[in-house]
Amino acid sequence: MQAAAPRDQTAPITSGDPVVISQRQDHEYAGRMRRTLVVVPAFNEEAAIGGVLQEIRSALPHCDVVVVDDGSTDTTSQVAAEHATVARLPFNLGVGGAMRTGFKYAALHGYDAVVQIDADGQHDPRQAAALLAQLDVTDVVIGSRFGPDSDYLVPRHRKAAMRLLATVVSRVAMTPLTDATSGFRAHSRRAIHVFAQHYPCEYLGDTVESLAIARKSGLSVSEVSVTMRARVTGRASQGSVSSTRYVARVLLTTALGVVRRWPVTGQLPS
Ligand SMILES: Nc1nc2c(ncn2[C@@H]2O[C@H](COP(=O)(O)OP(=O)(O)OP(=O)(O)O)[C@@H](O)[C@H]2O)c(=O)[nH]1
Ligand SMILES: [Mg+2]
Repeated sequence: MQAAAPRDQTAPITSGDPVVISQRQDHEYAGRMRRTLVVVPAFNEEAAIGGVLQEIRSALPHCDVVVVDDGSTDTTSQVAAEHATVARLPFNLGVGGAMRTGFKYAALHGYDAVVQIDADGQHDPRQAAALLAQLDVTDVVIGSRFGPDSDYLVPRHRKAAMRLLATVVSRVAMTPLTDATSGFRAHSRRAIHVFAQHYPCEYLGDTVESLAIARKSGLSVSEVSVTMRARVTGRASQGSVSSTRYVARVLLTTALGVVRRWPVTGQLPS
């Protein structure tokens, strides 16, 4: 068999990235300098989770991986347990509840960084290295699906809602953001400390409202371009009617999130 040409070991991840380093360097960087935990929220993902975890293992060999099974009714936990540590929630909390469990696990075990990779196969684990590298600059790094080379296609109504949310959140976070709803993110130790205590459970709260919490807690936020893949199986979690309701709701909670206090116990790590 011909030796695999390690094209994606050396190629820049995407040409629009602020940080363009080879993936190999990124992994060594992330592995040696930071103890990193990959948190994979999963809800009824038995068909996709095995392949996703294998990809994570090969792309991020120095990272630990925890799957938070969000009350699945299928064999997600059993499949995941063959590849990773599994935290099983007794009932369904939503992506934010699963992620908060992951942040709590990371805080308890002293991890320096958390990267969220979804269980549906849409996030390419090879691109996580660019997010982790950018943690040198900010506490929260969002993988934006709307970077310069983006070919991410979404229905028009959904794109309009995503634009609106990005505009609002750019003001809230006081930094220009193109994608406030991406769940492909990396978090610093400081962000782990805050999000282990405050991380919204509701749809869109985990992505949008969390950035109001970040701002109020003194966390900095930035973006790195990523590409988004089609989900391995299943379909989008929300239809257009319920999405509209959730957009209205999250605009309200984000506004409230900016005016209320988010007290955290314990010193924010430096
Ligand atoms: N839909 C859904 N996903 C959950 C839940 N809890 C955890 N997840 C996981 O969270 C990740 C993101 O969920 P998705 O439904 O794909 O949400 P999304 O990627 O924002 O939206 P889509 O464009 O619909 O894929 C997946 O890995 C899910 O398995 C839940 O209660 N509902
Ligand atoms: Mg998805």
